[in-house]
Amino acid sequence: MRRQSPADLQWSDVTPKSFFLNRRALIAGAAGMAIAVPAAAKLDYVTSPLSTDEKPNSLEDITSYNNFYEFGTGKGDPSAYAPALTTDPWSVKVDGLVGRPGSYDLADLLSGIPLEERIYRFRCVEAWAMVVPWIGLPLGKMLEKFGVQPGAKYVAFETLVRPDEMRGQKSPILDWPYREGLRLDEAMHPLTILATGLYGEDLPNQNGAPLRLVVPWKYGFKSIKSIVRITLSDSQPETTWNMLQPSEYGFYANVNPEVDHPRWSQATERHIGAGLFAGREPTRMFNGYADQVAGLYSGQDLARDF
Ligand SMILES: Nc1nc2c(c(=O)[nH]1)N[C@H]1C(S)=C(S)[C@@H](COP(=O)(O)O)O[C@H]1N2
Ligand SMILES: [Mo]
Repeated sequence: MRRQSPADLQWSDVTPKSFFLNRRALIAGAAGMAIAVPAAAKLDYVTSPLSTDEKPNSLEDITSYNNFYEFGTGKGDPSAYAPALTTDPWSVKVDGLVGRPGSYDLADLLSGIPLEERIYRFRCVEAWAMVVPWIGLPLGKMLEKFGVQPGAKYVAFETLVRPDEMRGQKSPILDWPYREGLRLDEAMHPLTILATGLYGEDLPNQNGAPLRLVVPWKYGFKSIKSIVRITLSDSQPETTWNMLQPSEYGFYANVNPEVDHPRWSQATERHIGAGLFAGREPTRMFNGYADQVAGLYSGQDLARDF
């Protein structure tokens, strides 16, 4: 299998379109003054060193096979029904153990964080695996804006509740709002990002517009979409899947081939886009990010803290 190197990526693949267009205008202007910008240098500059070198899945795969129960339980429901969601304006309520609680406009929250610091290409896995070229920013960077108080040990997140636009919320399939949480050290890890886009565009609604979490070493359900509330707390928050089925879904949900889901093995995963007959590949410890994150769990029994 051919591996794609960062140099194969187009600038437009990893950059929000508006920024791309401005940048082109800028380069055109600069060319008039005979200043050349080497293409490779630009890419090194924008692609996070934490990115995988695996080939990203197609935009089609990423946007047509989704889980987003607010729009229904079928994999095709989010792409069919999420376009109904209004994502602008969008505000995020920040509360709990923070120095600056309040209701923040998303645009204000993102201002001051340069776009060129926001490019990540992560492998994400949940029985199936995809590689997504995200645009995002470290969650820790955002939390620092709020002023995390010394007593804070966990971060909790909630998704929007708006049944008029989220047709799945008209039935009690889950206890709305969708909730997730991380331990503070997990939240502050540089691999944990808040994504605002993918493939150089704003996030498609079905992928969690306008703001969703991405925690690449954990199973997909931790990566909560369309976030409207972030709460810092001193105790472990309740999380949607754990509340629903605690024997099957733990708080940590670290990708781990050695700890099976009670109803299925998690030793292998199916790669979306690899073709119907491609078979399965071995699941990697912490989804391949063990070097970076195993230290967060030293001394913890991962079979008990699953
Ligand atoms: N609010 C909300 N967030 C959610 C979900 C959901 O149903 N509602 N599903 C989760 C699950 S189970 C998965 S696998 C991922 C899927 O993300 P993707 O559709 O971008 O691949 O989103 C997670 N975030
Ligand atoms: Mo999932």
